[in-house]
Amino acid sequence: MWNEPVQTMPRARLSALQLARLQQLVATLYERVPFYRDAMAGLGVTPGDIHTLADLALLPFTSKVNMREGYPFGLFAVDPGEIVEVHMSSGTTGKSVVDGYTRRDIELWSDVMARTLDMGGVGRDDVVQNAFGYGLFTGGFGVHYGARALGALLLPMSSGNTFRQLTTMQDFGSTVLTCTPSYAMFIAEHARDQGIDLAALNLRVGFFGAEPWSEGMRAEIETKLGIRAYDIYGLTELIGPGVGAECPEQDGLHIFEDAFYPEVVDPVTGAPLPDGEQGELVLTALAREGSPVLRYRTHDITYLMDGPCRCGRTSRRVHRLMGRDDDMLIIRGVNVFPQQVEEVLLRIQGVEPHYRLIVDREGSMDTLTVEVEMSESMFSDEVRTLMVYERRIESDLKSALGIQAKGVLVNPKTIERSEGKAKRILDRREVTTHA
Ligand code: DLL
Repeated sequence: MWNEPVQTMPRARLSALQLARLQQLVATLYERVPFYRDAMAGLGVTPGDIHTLADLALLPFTSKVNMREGYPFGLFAVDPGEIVEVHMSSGTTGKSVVDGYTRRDIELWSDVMARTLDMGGVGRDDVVQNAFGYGLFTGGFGVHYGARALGALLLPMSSGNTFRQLTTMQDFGSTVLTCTPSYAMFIAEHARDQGIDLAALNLRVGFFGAEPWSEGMRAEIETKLGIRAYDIYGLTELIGPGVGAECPEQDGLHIFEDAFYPEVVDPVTGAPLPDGEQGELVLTALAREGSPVLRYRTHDITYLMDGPCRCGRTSRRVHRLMGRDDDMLIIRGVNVFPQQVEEVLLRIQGVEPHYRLIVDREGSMDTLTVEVEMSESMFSDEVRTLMVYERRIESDLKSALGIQAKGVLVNPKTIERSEGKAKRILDRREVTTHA
């Protein structure tokens, strides 16, 4: 196991390490980052008040807005000269969030990403085809550093150019694929169109993340690519990928807790929730130097899992992420995450794993239309047969999720494919009704 002493550290020692790191972090932020000092002063706490890990609850949260207000260097905790690399979120909904890494931060990133890839047994003999985007996005470089630490042969493909992904995979005998789950499906579809049987190639394992995906999607990817598919999690604000990952048990994601402290809180009140209760994941970067962050509100919905994992790692796990609370749809009073719809659709034989959710508003009601691609073979079916499928989609959504949605089969290859994070929701409600 990569970095086994840390990954199997007895809980008591791990907690002591976390507390020491937390105290150090709070002192550093108080001293060096005016935003945090002001936020702590606003709550009447000082570094001297942190005596136990439970005292974390005394400390202020950090939001995306706070991080944007600090753009570009405002939340750095070291002199700019110590920053050796920067990554940023895409900034599609506002100013980008900047993550500045010191040399030691890059070492930490390499280590947690080596732990991630080691979950699937990646080592010197592997050929890692890294199809996460390179650039300011953290996916490409995160995997890059992890694979390098493990001594694997790394193919820095970046995302896109799917034809070349396939020829490279064949020519170099790639054993590992890393990309978003939606891009993995796109690659699989392209392979099928080219008459390439991916399951007959050397691929044996894949690491997928950066967007929510369901167990059904995992099964699709595992079958079509002939691999084991692992879920990996992270976010720019904390480090990028490398915050947590599934082990071979595939039963929740281990949070690399010596470096990232997880809490799950009530999204409305911010009160910490006990293990097993679903809420918003809040993360504290215990071991970062450049841009450490305190109690970051991720908006990702999950719960902390109870008890030790059979794999021997002692870190706590979170359940596969449900999605972001800002992506949760409320359809006639019923809350639903896109990933739950995906799970239902993928159980229906004959429809393709390409779908889109369209939200409209009729009067004061939100309505949902679920568009799913039919398979090539269904394309020639009679209208009546297609209607049977559409009614089946509707009744399955109703019985599994309690939502009333309209099912619509669309022609093959009409829903946009994604090389990165898929955009599955089309929200046509008027902007003014959000206010
Ligand atoms: O997506 C980092 C990453 C790269 C993770 C490669 C995994 C693999 P951001 O672009 O800042 O960073 O987006 C972070 O993506 O808050 C989640 O909402 C979502 N997300 C990331 N991984 C998962 C996952 C990267 N495994 C945001 N399951 C996070 C569900 C995920 N959602």
